[in-house]
Amino acid sequence: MNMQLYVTYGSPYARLARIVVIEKALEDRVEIIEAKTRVPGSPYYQINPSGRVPYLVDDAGVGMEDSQLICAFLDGLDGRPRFHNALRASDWVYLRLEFAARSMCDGIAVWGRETTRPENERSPTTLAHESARAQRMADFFEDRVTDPVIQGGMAHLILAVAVEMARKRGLGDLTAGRRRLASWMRSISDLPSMKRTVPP
Ligand SMILES: N[C@@H](CCC(=O)N[C@@H](CS)C(=O)NCC(=O)O)C(=O)O
Repeated sequence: MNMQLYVTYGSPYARLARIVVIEKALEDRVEIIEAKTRVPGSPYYQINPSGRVPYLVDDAGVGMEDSQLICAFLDGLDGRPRFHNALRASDWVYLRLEFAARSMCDGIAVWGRETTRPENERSPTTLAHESARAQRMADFFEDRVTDPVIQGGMAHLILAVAVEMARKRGLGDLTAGRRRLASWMRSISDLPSMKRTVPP
């Protein structure tokens, strides 16, 4: 039995799982299924009661949610995790950056969600708050993105997905005026797994 990965194509968290599927050459083993989220009574709630994506049903039929767990699970299937190696699991210098990237991504996801509401339901306060947070976090990573410790782990995928989501959802180009972030983004955006998972 194949595994099933439930996604929406605009979700940055689902995109991380899709990237790991491609990077780990798991496309033959993982079927990607588009879920209907945020709809009252969606049939997807019978599969994942939280209604969130990503959600992975493994080959034994066991389901799990959250990109962090799913990416680690998929990365470890071959016994040779590339993005979650044992050294990184206790490398606080690395982990600090990974969780900062996640925090940045969370804020941009809040912004994105806000912009999908009808205009009269959007909160200008929330949008301004998230916009300011994104700028501060972009400054933070402008100083750290070339740090060798961040290369090759989940942190750099999360950061790249966050920066691309900001661009796509109208929060602006977080690499503008940030030379190191801009040049790093240019190279990571060229990865086939990034190109093949660009949000619609
Ligand atoms: N911490 C979770 C966040 C997942 C999440 O918030 N997914 C959003 C899409 S970006 C979702 O499924 N929203 C649908 C809903 O809230 O009902 C992860 O890393 O997977």
